[in-house]
Amino acid sequence: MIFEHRLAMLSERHEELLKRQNRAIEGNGVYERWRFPVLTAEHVPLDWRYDLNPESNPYLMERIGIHAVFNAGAIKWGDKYVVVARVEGADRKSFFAVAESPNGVDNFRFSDKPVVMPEWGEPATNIYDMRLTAHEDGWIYGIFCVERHDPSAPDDLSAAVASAGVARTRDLVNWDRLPDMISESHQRNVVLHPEFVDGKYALYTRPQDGFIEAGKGGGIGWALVDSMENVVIKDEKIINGKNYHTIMELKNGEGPAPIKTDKGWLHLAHGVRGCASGLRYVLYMYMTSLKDPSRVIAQPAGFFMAPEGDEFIGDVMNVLFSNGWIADPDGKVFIYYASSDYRLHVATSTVDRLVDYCLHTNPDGLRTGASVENILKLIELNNPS
Ligand code: BGC
Ligand code: BMA
Repeated sequence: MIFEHRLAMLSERHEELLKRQNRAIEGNGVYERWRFPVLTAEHVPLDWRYDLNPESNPYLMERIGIHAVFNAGAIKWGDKYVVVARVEGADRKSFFAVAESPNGVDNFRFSDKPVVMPEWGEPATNIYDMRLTAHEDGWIYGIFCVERHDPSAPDDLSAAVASAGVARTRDLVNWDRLPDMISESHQRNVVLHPEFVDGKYALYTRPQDGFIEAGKGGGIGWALVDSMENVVIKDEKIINGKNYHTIMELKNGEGPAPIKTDKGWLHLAHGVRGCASGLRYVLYMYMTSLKDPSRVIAQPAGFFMAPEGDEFIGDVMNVLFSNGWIADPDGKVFIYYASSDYRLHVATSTVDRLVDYCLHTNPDGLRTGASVENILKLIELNNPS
């Protein structure tokens, strides 16, 4: 009885959630947030979580707890909007799972099974935050963070080493794992540029001295490598650094692979600062030159998006993070961003609007006086005498 009753209730609720229509919320003109998250733990298929046999699970209890679905890579696949989400279990382990939607804003459904990522070297303790790049070499690359306990600190249980894992696929189902990148620094937030640059693969990197602390490292780096089959990161140059009293005082990192426009490459990234409540993660944008994608040509001051309302609340509060977006041929852009390491949302805009935002928003003046001057200029323009 309990079993049948619960199964009917769970299935009905799940189906309702998956089919729920989303709606755009008019905002600041730069982008629209959408009312409902596009993926949450509740979206994960019931047969990944429940033993559906009344004999072995008479109370129909959840046997495998799934806690959150967030930080997703994204790609247009035929006419479908596909994300490779970070799914995190109650056991804190995360893994990747593919979900697709017919319209990019709702009706996301996970595939039958999570991604089985082949191991490389010492099996990873955790993997997360995949950036997808459809490279002009014909492969789709997934670069993600691989976390292992730091072997040099056996007594410190939170000491970890972050490196960049590399895999490639042609169908988003079967992944070939390539060797992890070799770097002197901890590397998270490594992203592959979609085109060859001077005949080489170009990587956005994020060198850090420690797992959490940037130390002398930090900033978004740029490195060229000959092959993706054995990446050794040398000669990184920082193309987008940190600054005192900005949204990226502590650290920053590239989001998804940049979008090519006729005015330059559009970049979405995250900036982090410390405050009394911990680390605050917000999203910001910048543009680089078509001729030299490592040269920043525009960067609006401050954040592009920061947590709002319910987005503040989750596993790691005060965090927006994005590692996936999709630009449609008609110029529409779907930004997949996660809030507080808990759920995945979408915001929509267009290439034209995002370029306009980047090119016509004041850069950071780095001091309060400069901010007030900008407001005074605007008031003057709005009130010609
Ligand atoms: C977590 C990540 C986090 C990182 C740094 C990892 O253990 O899984 O979500 O970004 O630590 O705080
Ligand atoms: C990190 C990221 C994300 C996460 C964020 C906030 O450094 O790599 O996985 O969203 O911290 O916890």
